[in-house]
Amino acid sequence: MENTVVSSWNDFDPLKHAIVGRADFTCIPPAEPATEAKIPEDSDMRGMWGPRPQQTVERANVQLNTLAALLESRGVRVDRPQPLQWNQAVMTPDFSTGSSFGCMPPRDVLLTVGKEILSAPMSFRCRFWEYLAYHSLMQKYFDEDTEFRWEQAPRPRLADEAYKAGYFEEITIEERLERTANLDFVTTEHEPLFDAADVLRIGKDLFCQHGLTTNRRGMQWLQRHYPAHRVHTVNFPGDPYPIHIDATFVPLRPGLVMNNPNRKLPEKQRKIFEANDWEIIDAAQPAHDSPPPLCYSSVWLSMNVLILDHNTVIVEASEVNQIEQLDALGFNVLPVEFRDAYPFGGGLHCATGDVLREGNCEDYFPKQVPGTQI
Ligand code: DAV
Repeated sequence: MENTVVSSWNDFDPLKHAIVGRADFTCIPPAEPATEAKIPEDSDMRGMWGPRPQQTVERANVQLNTLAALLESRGVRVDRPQPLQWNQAVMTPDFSTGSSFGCMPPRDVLLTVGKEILSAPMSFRCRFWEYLAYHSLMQKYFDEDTEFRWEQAPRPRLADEAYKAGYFEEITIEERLERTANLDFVTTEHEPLFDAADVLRIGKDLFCQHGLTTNRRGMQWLQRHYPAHRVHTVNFPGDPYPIHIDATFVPLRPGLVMNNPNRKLPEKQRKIFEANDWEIIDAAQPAHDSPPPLCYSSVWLSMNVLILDHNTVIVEASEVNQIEQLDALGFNVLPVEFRDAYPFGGGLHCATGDVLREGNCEDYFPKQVPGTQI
């Protein structure tokens, strides 16, 4: 096999090499300051924790393997992480929690920007060690690509100061929406925090969702770490649980992005897209009324698609409305069944990580709008 080359600047240029997650040993983590805010009050997961039922793990792995095989059949090289025994307790000088989470969603942890793959701090305590599942892949890329930059953001302490105490008192959805609109999230600004899946890469510009998992200091850290990039802060007031940008704001190809119609990008933040002739369209309605059992994510995983190139996209097979919309936009849509994998950490975009896409670091937003950059 050819030596690895690491490079990716966006989510839409031709995909050549990707990581596809695994469901093995995935746990439902015990409640902790950062996760309680995410689990909706009426969720079947409240109060539950421990390894997920083996049958569901096997079903998820079948779908993850099918996705990997589909990618390979399209000429995309695929690597897989090495799962750890995620049911081990996590203990540091600052905190302890009953278990880790898993390694189904590499997108949450690994941020690929050009020739660099950066492990994000992660703001959940249960995700502190998750990057270890990718360690041997990073070592391999390091050995095979002499220009690969193997990076790690500052490890967070995640002590009590990192979270707002009492953030989870039972409150209504309306109150949650008010908090989102006021940029009042569970994390404090005690230390830089971000998850990789809050960062949307569009060439020279990085759009970061300010939400439950990413704070302003995290974005400041990213701006200093990527001085040649422009880091913009975005937020989506209609989302009661704003975690990760990839079921909310999803670029499809240069000049076109789809936005969750329930989580609209605010007027002021749309200006940079308008000024550069980017079109923002509403994503199609999800085909399902509710997520599958024991799932953290919303029904909007419908728009969590994986783009293979400017004309080809993988979409969950039952998401008929999303398929129809992308088809009408001229995409060749490849359907793949994936709902059994959703509870393990998200959709098709979540479950993958970029190693190599063709293309360079383009400037898609030459007309900058004052006030959006962090
Ligand atoms: O809509 O629940 C899911 C994103 C998972 N990485 C949502 C966001």
